[in-house]
Amino acid sequence: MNITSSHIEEHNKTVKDDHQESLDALAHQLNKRNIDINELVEQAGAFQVAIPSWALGAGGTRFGRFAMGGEPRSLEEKIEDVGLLHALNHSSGAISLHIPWDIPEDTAAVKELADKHNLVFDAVNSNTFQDQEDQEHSYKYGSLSHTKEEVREQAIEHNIEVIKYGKALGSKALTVWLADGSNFPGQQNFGKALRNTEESLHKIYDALPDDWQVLIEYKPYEPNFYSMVIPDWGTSFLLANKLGDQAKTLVDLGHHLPNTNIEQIVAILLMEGKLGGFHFNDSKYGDDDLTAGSLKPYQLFLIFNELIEGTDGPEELRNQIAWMIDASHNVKDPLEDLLQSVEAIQQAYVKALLIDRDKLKDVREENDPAGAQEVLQDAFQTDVRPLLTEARVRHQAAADPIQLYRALGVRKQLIEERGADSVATGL
Ligand code: AOS
Ligand code: ZN
Ligand code: ZN
Ligand code: ZN
Repeated sequence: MNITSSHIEEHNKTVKDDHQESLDALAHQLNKRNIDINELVEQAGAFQVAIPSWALGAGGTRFGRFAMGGEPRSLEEKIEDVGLLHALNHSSGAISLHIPWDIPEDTAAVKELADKHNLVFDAVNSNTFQDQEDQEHSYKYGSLSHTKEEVREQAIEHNIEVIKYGKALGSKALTVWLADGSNFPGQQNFGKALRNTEESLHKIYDALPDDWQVLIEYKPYEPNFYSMVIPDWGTSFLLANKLGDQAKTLVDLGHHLPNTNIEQIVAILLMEGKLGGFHFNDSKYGDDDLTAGSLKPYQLFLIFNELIEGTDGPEELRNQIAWMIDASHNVKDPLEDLLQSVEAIQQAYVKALLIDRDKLKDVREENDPAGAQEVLQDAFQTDVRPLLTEARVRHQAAADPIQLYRALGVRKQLIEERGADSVATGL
């Protein structure tokens, strides 16, 4: 399956007039607010979000899994899928791999394939939350935090091996998410488990290339339900500070207890130079891993508001953080879902760029909360979709990615190529 430039051109022609009309209306509206639409189109077009290799198939739950059909059966097919997304939206130019689910057999060939699709490799993820077939020690009771040194050593070795794969592919970061924790009171010595984790992470940190970062993910519960060794941003931040400049915190939006003020966490981490990256998704209850912006688009916008507030400009912001999605799909076509996630993230980004910063500063100085809400709402309520469409069109991508995806019958073709019951590796 290939999306060609003539597919794109044909499609873009069919929506051209409608699109131009909406774009002109938006440009006019923004002009009155002294905002140059072309500037924003450029920023939007430069924004890239990495696709997680594990979100390209159907996820399922512990109650069952329903095959999607045409799921990628290998790393190569996963790269091809992300290539399809990027061809459609020009904003998914990176892939985040999970080792051992995505072990590249021939790194040079894998890199070449990614190049062909204009993709780069974002952070590589290690996996010490499952036991692999050939593994000597079990992670049932933890990995980097384990009471037994030999288990910790094995987990450290694995992380160092992941760095090696990442290095060969041109990746610049390692993401560590630990399932370590306990299910029952008394089961674990909290202090010892954290100290062990710190020491293990130190050994991994020492193996990091100079231009790499290690991103430490936190999560309040699941799979452990009484305690997690790295339950919150404070613990991740503590570890990142102890490790050094190359260690940072990764914020997965689904890894907070209900109603946590995530945007405030983001602001503080950013201020301290410790915000390393995101796993974007949305949730109603827990780590639901639903489409970004599907439930709380305002929260996403407020996060981007803090991001822009705390950096020196859109370009610095884009370069200093790892932008990744972490999602799982039970009922949607994963590729459609990912297109929707990327679009929602871009919408939040562009809307946050629309915020009248000077005005916001003034109303804050005057302690005018109603005025502050007006400023935020002016930006948030603006329909920026024509602007994102324009960014895609200018980069020879599809005006309406999902519409074209459906019109071309991509999923049907993938099923023909790969089968109706192909299973993607990953969660
Ligand atoms: C798990 O809840 C985390 O979000 C991790 O990022 C994990 O590595 C990823 O979801 C793949 O399972
Ligand atoms: Zn995550
Ligand atoms: Zn998660
Ligand atoms: Zn999640």
